[in-house]
Amino acid sequence: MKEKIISEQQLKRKTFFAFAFFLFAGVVVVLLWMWLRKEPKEQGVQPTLRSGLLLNENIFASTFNDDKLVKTYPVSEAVKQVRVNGNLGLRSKLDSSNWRLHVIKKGGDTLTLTMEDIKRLPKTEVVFDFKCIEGWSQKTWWGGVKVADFIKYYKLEEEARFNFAGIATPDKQYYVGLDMPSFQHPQTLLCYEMNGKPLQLNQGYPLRLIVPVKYGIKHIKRIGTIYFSNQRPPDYWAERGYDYYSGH
Ligand SMILES: Nc1nc2c(c(=O)[nH]1)N[C@H]1C(S)=C(S)[C@@H](COP(=O)(O)O)O[C@H]1N2
Ligand SMILES: [Mo]
Repeated sequence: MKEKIISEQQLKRKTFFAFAFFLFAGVVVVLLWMWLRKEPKEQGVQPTLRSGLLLNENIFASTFNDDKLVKTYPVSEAVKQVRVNGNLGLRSKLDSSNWRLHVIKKGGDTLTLTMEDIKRLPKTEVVFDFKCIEGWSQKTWWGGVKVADFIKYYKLEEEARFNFAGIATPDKQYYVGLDMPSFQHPQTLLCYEMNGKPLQLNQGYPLRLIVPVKYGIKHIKRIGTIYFSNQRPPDYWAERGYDYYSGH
C-alpha cells in the first residue's frame, strides 16, 4: 500500500474543516430541536414527531402478516405474581349482573351479549411476553375466546371489513382503536381468564382484550362496547402522544 504524505499545513486545514463541519452540524441539530419544541402539539405530540410514528406504522403494517404468531411459552413459564397496571375505566363500580358486551353492528343495531354468550365459544389460551411501553414485560397466561372465532360465530364478517375496531370501557373512561388485522389476529382474545381463573377486577373482569401483537396499552380491561369504523377510533394514549399503532 502506498501511503499518502500530507504537509502539516494540509493537516491543519483538514482539522479545521472537520471541526467546522461538526460545529455546523451541532448548531443545525440544536436549531432543529428548538424549532421542534416550539411546534404546537396536536394530540399530545408535535406533528413532526407524529409523522415519524406514522412512518414506522406504515412500515410495520405493511410487513404485518396474519399468520406470523407472537412467540408463546409453556404455562410453567407464566409468572404467578402478575403485575397490574392502569385502572382508567375501572374506577366506577362494576354492576356485574347487569354487565353486557355491546357490539355495534354495521347498520347501527347492537348485539348485546352476556358472559355466557361469550363462553359458549371454544376457549383458547395463550402464554406470551406481555410488554408495557413503560419498559417492563412479563410472561403471562390468558384464556378466552379468539376474536376471529367470535366474528364467525356472531356473523360479524361485514363489520370485520372495516379498517378499525374501537373498544371502550362501560364508563368510556378508557378506549382504544385497533387496526383490523391486529384485532382479528389468531392470537387476539376476548379474555376472561388469567392463570386458569376468572380475571380479577383489576385485571379487567369480566372481559378484557388480549392482543399479543401490541403493547400493553391496547389490552383494554373491562370491555363495554366494541364498534367498527374506517376512520381511526379515538384512542386514550394516542391522544396523549403515544404511538397509535403500538405494535411490536
Ligand atoms: N381499562 C383499562 N385497560 C387498560 C389500562 C387502563 O388504564 N384501563 N391500562 C393498559 C396498560 S398501559 C397496560 S400495560 C395493561 C396492563 O394490564 P394488567 O393490569 O393486566 O397488567 O392494561 C392496559 N389496559
Ligand atoms: Mo402499559
